[in-house]
Amino acid sequence: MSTDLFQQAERFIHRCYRELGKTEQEIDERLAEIQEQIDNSNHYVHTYEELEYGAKMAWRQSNRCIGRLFWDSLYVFDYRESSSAEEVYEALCNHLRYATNEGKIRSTISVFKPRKHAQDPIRVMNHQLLRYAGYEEGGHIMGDPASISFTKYCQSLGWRGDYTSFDLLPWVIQVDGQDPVWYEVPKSLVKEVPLTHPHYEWFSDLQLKWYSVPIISDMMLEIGGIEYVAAPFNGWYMETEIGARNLADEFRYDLLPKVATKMGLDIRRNRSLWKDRALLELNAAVLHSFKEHGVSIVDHHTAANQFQLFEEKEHACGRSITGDWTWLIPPISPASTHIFHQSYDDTVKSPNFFYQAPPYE
Ligand code: HEM
Ligand code: NRG
Repeated sequence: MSTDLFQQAERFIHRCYRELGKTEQEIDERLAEIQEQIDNSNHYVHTYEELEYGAKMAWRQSNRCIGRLFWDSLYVFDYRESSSAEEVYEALCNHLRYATNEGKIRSTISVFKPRKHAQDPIRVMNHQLLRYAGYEEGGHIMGDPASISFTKYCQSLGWRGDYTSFDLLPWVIQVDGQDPVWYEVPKSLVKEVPLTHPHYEWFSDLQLKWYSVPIISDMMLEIGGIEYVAAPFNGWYMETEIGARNLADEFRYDLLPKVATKMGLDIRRNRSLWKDRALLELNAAVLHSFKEHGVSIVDHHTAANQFQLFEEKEHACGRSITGDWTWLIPPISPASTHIFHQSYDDTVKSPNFFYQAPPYE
């Protein structure tokens, strides 16, 4: 167990320190220190520099992410000293404020205490720090169906939503496996974008909106064998995530029939391509609205070009890139990007981000 941890630490420190241009002597000294910590406690503590660079490497090696060109500009908050639910709440507020930056989104990660001796000191139960509630009653669904089970869980803790289609879920924080505590997300920190269309005036009648910043909060960040079970991170959106999936999937907001009908298309015939036409206009509305409100977003063609540059840069540095083709291709017009026409090695490298079971359910 402890030798295994040391081996993982060793692999990480070698790669990390070499990339950072450190000497073999620095590597040897640091490894001796880590060996001693592991001998004494079955655990070791990263320096801030290791944490920062390890998080950047984890992003760089996230096979499903098309946004990786910017891996080196990730901002890393070290919240390993936060111990109470209140302190974690304050840290999350700070992350949200810093990352949103009034619309000029900054790629950010907040790292809390890691798992130690198989105990999780901090867990954030939310899938994302900003997400809309979903309610199901008597066969009728309101809000985001993807949130139904987590919404029920929040209600079981005493939270009550307003029953609109866009109720922001509270943050649910668990400390040391104790009873979780929930906090309403401060409205003043949340920037949302009402959706309008560059040509269709009726689009605003749909009364749609989305939040500005996707902050994944349920994945585990693993660096050198240390498991950061609470490490929420964000970049900015690619428009298809909202326009082609969240608002369009039949098992999400399912808005294609409504949009197509407003466009005057014949939704009884597949041959009218009403789904494709509605998808395109939904995506155009998302890009247009985010731009109008000064919120960072990238279209899928630009994102694919940036990813191509990432591939070239990694190659130039002598590193091989890994990727998951099925996730990297955008959900609209995939064959119009270079990604579609090549293949990727889906080997999972460390450091990386991993799914983990939610502590509820
Ligand atoms: C997945 C774009 C930043 C890590 C994705 C996906 C997109 C994307 C489109 C696929 C999501 C889906 O289909 O649900 C971007 C863009 C960014 C960005 C445009 C702008 C800077 C980041 C950052 C990190 C990150 C900062 C971590 C530090 C990941 C991971 C996944 C992912 C781990 C896989 C998520 C999963 O398996 O559910 N990204 N990303 N990305 N991204 Fe990024
Ligand atoms: N598709 C999800 C978000 C997944 C991560 N996407 C990013 N990540 N852009 C959604 O909410 O639509 N990021 O860190 O920027």
